[in-house]
Amino acid sequence: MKNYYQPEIETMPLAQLQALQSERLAKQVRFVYDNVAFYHDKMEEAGVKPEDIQGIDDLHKLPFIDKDDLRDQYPYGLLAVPLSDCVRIQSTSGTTGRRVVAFYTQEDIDLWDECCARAIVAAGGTKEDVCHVCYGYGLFTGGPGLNGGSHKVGCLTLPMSSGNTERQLQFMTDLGSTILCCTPSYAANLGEAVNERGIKDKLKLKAGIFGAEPWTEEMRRDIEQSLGIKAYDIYGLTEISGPGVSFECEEQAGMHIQEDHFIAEIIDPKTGEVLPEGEIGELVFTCITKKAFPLLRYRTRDLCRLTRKPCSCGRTHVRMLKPKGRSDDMMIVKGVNVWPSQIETVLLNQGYQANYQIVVDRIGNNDTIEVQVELTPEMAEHPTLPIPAREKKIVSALRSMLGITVNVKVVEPKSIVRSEGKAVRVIDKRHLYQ
Ligand code: DLL
Repeated sequence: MKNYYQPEIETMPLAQLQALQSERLAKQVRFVYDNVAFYHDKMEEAGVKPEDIQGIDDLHKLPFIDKDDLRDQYPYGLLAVPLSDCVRIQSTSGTTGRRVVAFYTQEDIDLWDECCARAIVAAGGTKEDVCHVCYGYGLFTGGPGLNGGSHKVGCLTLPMSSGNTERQLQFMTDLGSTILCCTPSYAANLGEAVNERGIKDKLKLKAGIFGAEPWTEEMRRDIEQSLGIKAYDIYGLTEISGPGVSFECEEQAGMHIQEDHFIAEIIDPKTGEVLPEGEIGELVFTCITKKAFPLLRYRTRDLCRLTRKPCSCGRTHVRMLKPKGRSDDMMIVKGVNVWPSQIETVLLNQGYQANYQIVVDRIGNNDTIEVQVELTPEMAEHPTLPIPAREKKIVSALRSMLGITVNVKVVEPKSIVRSEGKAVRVIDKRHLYQ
């Protein structure tokens, strides 16, 4: 074994892995059918009984679930164990109408830690490492996930959380951080700060584990150069546990999905038909080991491709290639999930009409987001508030809705270009999906 810690399950022959998945799936479907009224009813509606699901070849018989189901069942509708068996919640960044709260038993936390530990090991981590975690801590899964994984590997863990670049750099140099975990955009910021201060030779960093948002190969090269490290991609989502659902190995050629815990499918987002390996479509996950919040056939809206080509690292788990986009309109801005509908809600609540445009860009390594909204003819004719006061009011409501600062420009009626077909609400100049 090359690494200090790599469970044999990661290199298990495919047939054996699939047999294990089948066994776990059949058990999980029965468990969920018996314990979650929502699934029970949904399976009944689809005419599927737990005994119809004997293994992975039967997976396609189960109905899909999506974010709307999660929203409708908020907060406890999908819980499969008594609340008293849960020890933690985590939540996505979306607020009103979009909040997802995921529950964890101690066993769920253990398996999540395990997945993040595997990611750290795949990036070369051992108990000799100093793992610097500057993903956000709290409801966001980034900090707690990598923190748990780092403990499990036995690294010295620095629970830095995000922000405060000076302090990050000080700890990094004083304590000799060797593995950096954060979003790729923050890694790029840190790289810039390191070079501005001329302290690159004081760093002991060797690897970075970056995810939670799309990033390009160009960005990878920049980060690797500015910090003098190898940069690894990591993927995950709150609904399925958090980071570590998949991660890159030293090949840096797609992220191995932790198939002993999650079954991945690629479907046509329009028809729901399962697509053959290699085709681009929407990624769907089924959790076969989680207990508190075990989603079956959950539609992620992330568009990507899977490959089973053998990987030189020896892992047999399928790889997902970098997501190519989303089948909904969610954007990730400054690390936060943002839906245009949230912005629209704020604007309409303040009496504006749906004549607005959202412009997202990246200046240096920082995302910017601007909302332009037209005054209604009534507002223009009978002004009750000066424009700067209007803008301030929208900025403040958007900050409490999204948790980030948005630049707002209130413009004259009819000054935003009307489109002849679908309104173009979002202009994303970052081109993060390749
Ligand atoms: O972003 C979990 C995470 C934390 C992953 C830290 C990696 C590292 P959510 O906030 O629920 O969870 O957002 C999930 O983020 O559906 C993707 O659209 C996007 N995403 C996550 N990782 C990647 C990645 C966390 N490596 C949503 N590349 C997902 C591209 C990513 N997109």
